[in-house]
Amino acid sequence: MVKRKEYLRLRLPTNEVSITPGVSRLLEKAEEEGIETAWHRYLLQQPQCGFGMLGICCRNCNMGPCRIDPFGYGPDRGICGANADTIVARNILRMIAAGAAAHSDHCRDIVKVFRMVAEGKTKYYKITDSAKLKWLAKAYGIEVEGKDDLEIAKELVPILEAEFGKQDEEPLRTLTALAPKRRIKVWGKAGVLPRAIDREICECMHRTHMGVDADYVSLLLHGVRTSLADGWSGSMLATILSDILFGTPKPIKSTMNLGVLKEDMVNIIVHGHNPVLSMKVVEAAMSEEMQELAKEYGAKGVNVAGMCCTGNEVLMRLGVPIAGNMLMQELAVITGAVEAIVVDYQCVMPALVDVAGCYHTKVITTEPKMRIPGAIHIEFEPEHAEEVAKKIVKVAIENYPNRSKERVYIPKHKMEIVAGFSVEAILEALGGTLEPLVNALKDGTIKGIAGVVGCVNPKVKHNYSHVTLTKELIKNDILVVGTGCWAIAAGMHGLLSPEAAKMAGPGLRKICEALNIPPCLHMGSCVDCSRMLLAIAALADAVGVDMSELPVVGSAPEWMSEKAVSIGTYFVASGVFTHLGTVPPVLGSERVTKLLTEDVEDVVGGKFYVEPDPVKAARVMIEVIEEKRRKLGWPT
Ligand code: SF4
Ligand code: MSK
Repeated sequence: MVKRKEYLRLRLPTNEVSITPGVSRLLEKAEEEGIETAWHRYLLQQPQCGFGMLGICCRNCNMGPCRIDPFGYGPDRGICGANADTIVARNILRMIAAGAAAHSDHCRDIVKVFRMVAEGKTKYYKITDSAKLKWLAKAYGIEVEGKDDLEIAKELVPILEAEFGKQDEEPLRTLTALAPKRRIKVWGKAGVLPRAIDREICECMHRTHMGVDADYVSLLLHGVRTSLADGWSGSMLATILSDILFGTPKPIKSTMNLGVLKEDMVNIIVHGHNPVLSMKVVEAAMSEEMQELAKEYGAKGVNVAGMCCTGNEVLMRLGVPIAGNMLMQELAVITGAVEAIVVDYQCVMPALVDVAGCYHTKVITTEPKMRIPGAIHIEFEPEHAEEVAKKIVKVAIENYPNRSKERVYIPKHKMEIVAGFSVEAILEALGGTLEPLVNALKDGTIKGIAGVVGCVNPKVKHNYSHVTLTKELIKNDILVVGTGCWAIAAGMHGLLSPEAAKMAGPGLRKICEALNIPPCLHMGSCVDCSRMLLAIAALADAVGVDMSELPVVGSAPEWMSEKAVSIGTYFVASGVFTHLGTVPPVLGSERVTKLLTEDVEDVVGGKFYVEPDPVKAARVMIEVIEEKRRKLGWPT
């Protein structure tokens, strides 16, 4: 047992924790300066609780906490009688509920801004993509002819709001409007069509309360239903409405890794997930007024860099460079060159405040639902978006003179990337129709498509599985599309540039070179996994098959968040064979494990597959693709 005061004497094998250039040197700097990071805290947590890892502890009521003895010598059920199957399934259901809630509440915040635009109550946001607004309205059956954008937006608002809280038994309108008919039939037959986002999440909490649902099958099927409410409505609308308000992404060049920070400029990092504030912070920072103010404080100007998915949002639409993915948030502060890290919500470590306290960096929280003790809180209000954004940028600029120049170390590493591959952008690159992609798939020029997503996790070597798995897939002519922290890992390792086509197999390389696109397409942030659903749906319709029949696979090689559990589940529920590279807490129940990795396939056409080794995982994913191709009668 390591005593806390002795803890900082623990040394990480800094060269082994990550494959990403710059990380190990910053970890050494952290240790030299007596600063702890997530990797150090991970060491301190060893050995992690075996009951927790197996998913067999329950504290859903105060007769507990209870745990099941996995070796069969101790209790095989909790005080109420819940067995391992029930406890594991309930715990997973709560993870799905939390993940779906995070995505969908993010969506609710965007709907709020959309309503303000529709009602003319804000001058800071507007309808930017009118065509997408009309497309969405038509999908819901709204007549758009002869109406202006605001009229259409006003008609959309009640439909969007009803997605969260309607009380009837009808399936969600976004799902029925946008999912392929064949898929809706599959979900109808399985009894998992979601009715309202908040309702399904609420029902997860009800079912998992002490003494309610004890049937692991019924619990997990409700998990499927809740994840579908996330993927095909909550996340999907967050993406679509962001596109309508801020523009649908198009291919855009930028750079990634810590080298995007600037030694002679005020550095602001935007971190979290929701673009409504970060877009305004970037605009404010780029204004002449703020650039001039920065000069008055001795800097050459203001530089904004992204972190995690807020980073992906502002990258896709404004070309803002990205400093790193989730585990790199503390490292960015450890450079000593960050004046402010501005956060909205999700994947923001509370420890940021402790690390920032060792430097001059200000951590600025902005959301009423996300406060961190010790951070400066400047509350974001969409009705005062510009003032709030300017206030935040000013705090950063005024902090520049407090930087200790002798403590600054910014790794030089950064990579050129191309991001911004929305479904529309992919279609445009293909000449406006899916036909070339369908033909390339049919004749085997491209063998299949893999959606690779998700987080980073100190349990595994940072970015190793993301990069290794991706390289294996493209080498085998599998086009990789992805989001979230995967996209940042791929970018930092050169996989998001058209030159990466050289690493692809001959077929994929030929297509990428002809279209001048990378073999790995950056599709956005975590909520933008919904873009992948729409792409697969369009492809399935173009081929004339169900989504589950396509040579398409998914993977979350280094996942950690509850949102990833929801995403993985809606991928599986949408018919996709989905690999997980870190082990989910289900092994305490053989039945639950079997259901998720085998039996669920008979119900929805997809299933989970768990394999920590990315090379082995890629091999199995390729075999699944080959098998699907054989069934379609396509050459392997
Ligand atoms: Fe224990 Fe049952 Fe209460 Fe869970 S719900 S803590 S298993 S008594
Ligand atoms: S930020 S959910 S660590 S992808 Fe979307 Fe990255 Fe995972 Fe957060």
